[in-house]
Amino acid sequence: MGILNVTPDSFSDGGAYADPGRAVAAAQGMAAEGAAIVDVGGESTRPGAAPLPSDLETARVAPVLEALSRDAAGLPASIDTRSAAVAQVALDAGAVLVNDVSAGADPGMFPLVADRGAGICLMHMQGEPATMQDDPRYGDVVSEVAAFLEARMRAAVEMGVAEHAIILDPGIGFGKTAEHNVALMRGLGTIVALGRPVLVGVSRKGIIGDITGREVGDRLAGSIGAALAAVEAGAAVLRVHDVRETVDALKAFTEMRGSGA
Ligand code: HH2
Repeated sequence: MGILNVTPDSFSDGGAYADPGRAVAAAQGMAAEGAAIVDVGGESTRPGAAPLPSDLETARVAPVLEALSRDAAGLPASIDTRSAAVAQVALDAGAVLVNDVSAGADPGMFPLVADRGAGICLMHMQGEPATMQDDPRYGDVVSEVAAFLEARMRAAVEMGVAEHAIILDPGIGFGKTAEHNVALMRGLGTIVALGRPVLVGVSRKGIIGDITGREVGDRLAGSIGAALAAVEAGAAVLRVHDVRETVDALKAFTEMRGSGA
């Protein structure tokens, strides 16, 4: 999953793709490099980010999604949003998956996804982006995150979402300390055991900076190391900024390891 932020303020690529033409070119590039899906986001959820009114978010993402469905040569798009109103416009504009970092907190989200037969990624977050990194606490982070995801999956299915349309995500960096993030990566098997494909988004994140001591623009190697660890632990989808490098690393990893991962 290639990341395409149409935000002025995302933590690593803010402002790069606000223009639909540039966004389409970037998505075409990602498709050529081996991305299976492009994740379009209009609201940054980086630590400290304030929520965005949904009309502003829609105004950012709709022209890009429309341009992608016209011109991006069949690369499916997902919409990274917590808002059912934004998701509705995005699905109308051709998106096939809703990437919801709040796991369906908007009461309109599950009915919409069910009605449209779309896919949905349910992610765990403790708190809200504005304050989630202030003092995150867990008893046992792995079992708490797994229990949350299982409960949200059950809630989605009860509202008509097809179980086979659900992806689960532990939400690396969303209300978690460095220790919590590492515990979740090491304990990913507990989330994989819930029986749905698991998405991991660790690309360029703070945890990579914590481990390597590198600034955000210099975290490619660390991000790839973490991505491979996620695949080894059973992740099925990697949400990344650097598609070409990640795909190459995966090709070499799977070929040399001989697992067909
Ligand atoms: N991380 C971000 C955004 N959306 N979605 C999922 N499913 N999993 C993630 O880990 C995840 C996500 C990070 O936030 P943002 O500030 O939007 O930055 P970027 O999109 O550049 O990663």
